[in-house]
Amino acid sequence: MQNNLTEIASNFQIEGNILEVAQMGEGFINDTYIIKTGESSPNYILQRKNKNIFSPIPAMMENIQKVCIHVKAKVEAAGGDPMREAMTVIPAKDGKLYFLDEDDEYWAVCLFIDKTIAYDNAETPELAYAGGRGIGKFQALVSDLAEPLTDILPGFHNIRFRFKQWDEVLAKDPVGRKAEIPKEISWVESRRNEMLNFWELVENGVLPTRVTHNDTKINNILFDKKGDVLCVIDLDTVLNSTVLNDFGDAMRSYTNTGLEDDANLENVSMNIQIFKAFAKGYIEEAKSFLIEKEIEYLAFSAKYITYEQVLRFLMDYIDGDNYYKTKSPEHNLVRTKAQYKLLTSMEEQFDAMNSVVKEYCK
Ligand code: GN1
Ligand code: MG
Repeated sequence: MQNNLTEIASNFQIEGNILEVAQMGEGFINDTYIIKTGESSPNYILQRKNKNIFSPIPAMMENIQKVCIHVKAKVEAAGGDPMREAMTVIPAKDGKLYFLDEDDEYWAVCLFIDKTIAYDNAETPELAYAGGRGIGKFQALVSDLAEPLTDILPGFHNIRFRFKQWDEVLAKDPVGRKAEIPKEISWVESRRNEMLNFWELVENGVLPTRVTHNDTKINNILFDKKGDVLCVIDLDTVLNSTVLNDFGDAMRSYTNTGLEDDANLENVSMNIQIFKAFAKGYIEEAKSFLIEKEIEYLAFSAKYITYEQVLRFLMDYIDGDNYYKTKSPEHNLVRTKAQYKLLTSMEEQFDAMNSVVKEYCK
């Protein structure tokens, strides 16, 4: 594998000698490696992009490149460092933004930004505040990116599309798991209309469509050593959608007092202090472009995306675990229960969440 990885890496426009290609992180979708080169040259991130999920990969790489170039230009104009405050896609030697290997797998490389810290948990309100500013700033930077992006993930945060998949998977019940989980299925069904009513506002344009990141977990942000946000990474899912997806998904990960797949549900709840800190940072940066209706639904979006994740994990469990990488046969069910606990905690604190948004939007 090592030889093979080095060979794959050598197809890209990399400076210096490739000393080692080592596994990195535990993404659920792509395989990620770090390419280490000598001291005088930078390191790089190599990824095997999951072609079963992102399709087509060349269009996804074009999307990423459009966003990177746009952000770099604005960072530069503002006197920042475009090589550290924006991602840099490294093309293959033939100039393409990806390399297709002999097994028809797609690989892509970007520059590794050193001297940064990534967190898996928003440990303090200060960190959540910085993260909120980071996402708000990212959205502001791309708010004038007029070129449309290709929809390489049709229906990604579209709950009407998710219900279509859900209904099909339930009707098929391909591995016979449905009968074990009537309670969990009712969690999804009982909120179907509430979620569809929200999505209708996006469909009929009451909530505008903008350029959004769509995977705003805290570990997709690089912080500098002082704790300030440097750069938003993992741009695989940049799409045209509602900014509320980004706020909601961030809240799903930042505010959780437990793990996304915590087996001990007592650990899981929504931390309102973290919500408050993230919302403050986000609103400071995003206030300039958010409209009234978006503000009205900010708190709701946290419930929406957490609910969607309950549905997606449970749907994958019923489907026989085809989408997310799993560590045990029950993993998707464990994830479902933990995300549902988080959702109910948000439901209990919904009034407080709305008051926080109101306070910062005054
Ligand atoms: C996936 O691979 P990763 O961890 O960046 C997923 C997100 C989910 C997340 C759950 C393209 O993201 O939507 O929220 O897992 N990405 C895709 O942790 O499906
Ligand atoms: Mg991702």
